[in-house]
Amino acid sequence: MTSHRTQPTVQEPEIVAGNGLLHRRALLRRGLTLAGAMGAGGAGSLTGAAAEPLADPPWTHEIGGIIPPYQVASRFEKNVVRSTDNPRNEPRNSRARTPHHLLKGIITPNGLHFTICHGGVPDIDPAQHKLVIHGLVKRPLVFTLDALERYPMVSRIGFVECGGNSAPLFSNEPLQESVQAIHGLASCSEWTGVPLAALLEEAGVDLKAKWMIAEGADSPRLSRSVPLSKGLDDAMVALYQNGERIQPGQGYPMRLWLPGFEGNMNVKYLRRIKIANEPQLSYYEARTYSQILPNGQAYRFYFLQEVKSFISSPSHGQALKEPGVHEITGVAYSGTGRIAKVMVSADGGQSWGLAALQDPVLPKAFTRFRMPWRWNGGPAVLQSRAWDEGGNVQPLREAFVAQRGQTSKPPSVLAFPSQHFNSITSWAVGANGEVKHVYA
Ligand SMILES: Nc1nc2c(c(=O)[nH]1)N[C@H]1C(S)=C(S)[C@@H](COP(=O)(O)O)O[C@H]1N2
Ligand SMILES: [Mo]
Repeated sequence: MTSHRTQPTVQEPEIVAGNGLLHRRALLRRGLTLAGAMGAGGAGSLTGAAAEPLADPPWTHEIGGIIPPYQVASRFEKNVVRSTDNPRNEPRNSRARTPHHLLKGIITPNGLHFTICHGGVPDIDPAQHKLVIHGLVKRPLVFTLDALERYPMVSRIGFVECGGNSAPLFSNEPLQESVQAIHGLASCSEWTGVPLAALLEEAGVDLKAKWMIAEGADSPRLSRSVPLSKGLDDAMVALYQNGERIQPGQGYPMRLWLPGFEGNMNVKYLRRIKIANEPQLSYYEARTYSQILPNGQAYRFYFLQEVKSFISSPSHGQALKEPGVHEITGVAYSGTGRIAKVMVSADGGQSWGLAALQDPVLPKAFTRFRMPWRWNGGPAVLQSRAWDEGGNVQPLREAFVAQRGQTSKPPSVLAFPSQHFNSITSWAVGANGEVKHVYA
């Protein structure tokens, strides 16, 4: 009689693409030892750990510290910070970038959310701040923060991304910069607030109107024209960020949040919404966000942040300690909706394998992807490419640059006029394990 018993053999993970990409199901397998795991002889292992009793470190002998009323990260995490820049020490362009290489998951901690403030961070007294809705409405309305607090609220997880995020990739030479410098102007939070549609309805908005002009209370009085259809769709007057009141850098005490739309339109310190028939051609519409394309046309009133992904680790500036199995991970997102799939390559785009998408996969939010990879110690070029549920795909570099142009290598990573880069990022792993930014 032949035996049909399954043999209890340890299966080798299935290879799905060139240069060692493994099937994503290997991530679920408990036996798969990733680099750095504790095991006899492996990286970071404690030799003979199993045989000897654990020695007590000092903190095991002492009473711990006092619990602070507002908790902050361990003092050993002091490198997990935003990179800030403020050219010429003027407040008008101050920025802070999210350290993606040090984060896992999809939520950006509040202290690490990227920030762009064109006039510094205002110090707004919430008791004095007001929001006005006027223009083509039946009843102009004024709201205090207290009044808004009494409306039914909604919570939703989603990203904000500056139109200028990833702009260093417009350079014709790959800048030797980190994922934080290149992609740090995108973050993802749970936002809670009042749906703007409810407030517009109460004001009796003229539904034939086409635009709403949103204005902030900071010194630039930043204002942008937003299609009224977005205001009546999923726009939110956000008051809370990851459960607590939004940070001063994010628009305290209230901001306009337009899921999936260009960062600049998400007006912070929101104080005025005017309903109008025409866009107002504000400073940011007339200048910064109207770049000229290679075909001579202006790239104007372009709102959507299109489908994109990047590998957050391993990434430029990091180093793989030894050959073996490593996890490639990053985030994917699209202003159109949910991420449908992410493919990863370890051979510079010659072959691709399907990455695992971590639940939850939410519309217009970061989606975490993971891919197991066996590094053989040789050169590799890691890339990711995302598709969204609208059928859009992240363009390859050659096609993207042909359509959107590129610039000669700029004097600094900060000096880019171009917007809305959503093509591929490539990280090259050298034989020494060091990871560098390249074009492939
Ligand atoms: N009032 C006001 N709103 C603003 C800005 C600003 O400087 N003032 N910066 C804009 C820009 S350029 C971007 S990319 C986003 C950034 O939002 P965040 O700082 O919360 O990440 O806010 C936008 N809204
Ligand atoms: Mo921005």
